[in-house]
Amino acid sequence: MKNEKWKFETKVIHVGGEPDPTTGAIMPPIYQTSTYVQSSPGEHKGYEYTRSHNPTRTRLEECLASLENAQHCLVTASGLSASTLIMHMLPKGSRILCGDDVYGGTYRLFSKVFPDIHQFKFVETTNLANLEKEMESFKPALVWLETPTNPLLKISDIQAISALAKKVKALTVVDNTFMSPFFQNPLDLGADLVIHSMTKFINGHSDVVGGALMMNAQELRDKLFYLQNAIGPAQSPFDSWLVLRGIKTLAIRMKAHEQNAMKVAAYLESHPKVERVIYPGLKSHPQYELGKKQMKGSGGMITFFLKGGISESRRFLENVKLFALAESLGGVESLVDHPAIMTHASIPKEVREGLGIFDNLIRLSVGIEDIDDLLQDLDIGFAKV
Ligand code: P1T
Repeated sequence: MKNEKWKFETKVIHVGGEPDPTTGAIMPPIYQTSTYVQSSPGEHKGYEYTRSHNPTRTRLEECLASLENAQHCLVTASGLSASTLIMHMLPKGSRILCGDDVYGGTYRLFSKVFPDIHQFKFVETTNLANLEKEMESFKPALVWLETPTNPLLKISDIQAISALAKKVKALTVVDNTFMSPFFQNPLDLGADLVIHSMTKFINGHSDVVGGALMMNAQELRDKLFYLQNAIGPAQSPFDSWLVLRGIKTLAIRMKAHEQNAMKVAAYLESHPKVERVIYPGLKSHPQYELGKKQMKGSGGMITFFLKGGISESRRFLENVKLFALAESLGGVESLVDHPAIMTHASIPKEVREGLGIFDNLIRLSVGIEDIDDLLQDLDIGFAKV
């Protein structure tokens, strides 16, 4: 059951969510199997072994492809394993031009795991003229964008950058984790590949680690599928099923995250103990207009700088309670993170501080709890600073 005209809110529930044809069960079964019986060697029903294919995972891939307006989707065991597959797809010695502000684990993967295989250059991607020069001199095979970035929420122009990359025959990859397919669809803007950490908003319940790759080109899909099967980072059927369950509420969750985040951002912006707030929905955001153009909303992530340093940050982080101090983001519950010590610790201090990730920078993943309770929790944290 799939209707090309369905809106997001319908697709997210019904594509891949068809009743089980055998029993009529309204919820898809978890095909908790590693292998599949063949009637004669090589004769089977399209499924041979769960590392390669699994019907529960197939349903999730169908759903995600439709949400990103993609022809194809591959679901992987984690966001980073999806990134790893892209790196293995490139010929040895490829050049990758990567945004300078990316998730710490992505930075570590590129700068510590792959530097003997490929060449990486980390550059500022919000300045198009500068980026065009970098593309012409570095001649990348691939341009890697996170937008908005983690944790500084910088917004890069996907349409313009994809067009520049095409001119130098480079692929454009967009990590769309922070916006989810509900608020941003990079393939529609010219990107070649979209990657998600499904661990975050897509699953939304902080109980699964997973990744996804979406693309239109059959050739890209075939290369990445080959590598996924050959290397092995497939998601388990149970985890795919949990994501199928969590994703059904993605649209209403994203609206609720945004509604709360907008109020939290406004609260922070007027707070005397806050130096600066970064949120795509605030007019003070440096790429506010671009965000309005390429995103359908502002999301649930906020970054702010406390007045003070590490001791003020620690006091705030130890005293908020509803905002749980934990890595990750995108769940229904609010989380708070200290990137310099937690999620971005693998980035050398001088690089981190060069970007502006100081000890007074705090990242919020605003959940969908009652806004008054969230603001009260922040009040308690600030009172102890
Ligand atoms: O954790 P994993 O599912 O492997 O996804 C990695 C990843 C990729 N891209 C972005 C933008 C991410 O934020 C992440 C993971 N991020 C965190 C765990 C975090 O707290 O920022």
